[in-house]
Amino acid sequence: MQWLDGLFEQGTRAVAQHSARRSALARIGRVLVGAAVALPVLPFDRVSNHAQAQGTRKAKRDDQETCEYWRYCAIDGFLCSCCGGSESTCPPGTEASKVVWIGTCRSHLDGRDYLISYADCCGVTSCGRCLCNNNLGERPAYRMGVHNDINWCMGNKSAMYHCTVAAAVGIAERGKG
Ligand code: ABN
Repeated sequence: MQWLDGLFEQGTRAVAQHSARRSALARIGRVLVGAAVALPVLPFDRVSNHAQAQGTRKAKRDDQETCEYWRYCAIDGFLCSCCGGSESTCPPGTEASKVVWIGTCRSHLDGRDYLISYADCCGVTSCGRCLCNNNLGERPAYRMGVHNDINWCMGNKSAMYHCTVAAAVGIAERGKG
């Protein structure tokens, strides 16, 4: 009688395999197993990606031609370092604005906060390169001295704005009182 049991079993299995839901599930199962074999699940090296991103960020903090350069934390304008000047000197043919505004940026080199004097370079039309709009610690326009969206060339003979420089002028110490 065992042969009869076997025959029934085979028949039942064949019917089950050809009924729509079962065969679809079986097919999906086969695809998943096939994919797992064909595409080996390798471990991802997220640590080196992270280290690389951190390295890039750190390099930018040292690069005077990127908005991430540490002294540019509150700069709003075209970087003079992309316009023939440097991070703290105006390009030839322009003159520094008579009025400046002051920000405070933390240096990643020693962890200290520095007073940064932002001056506009005036007398030539806009440079148009390396536009940055960083606003750390900026205040609304009614406090002009700490607002950075102002053409500081207004106080010069020529009010034409060219670019902006950032010079470290002191260390910002916290009051002891
Ligand atoms: N201080 C940079 C700047 C110049 C002109 C207009 C807006 C901001």
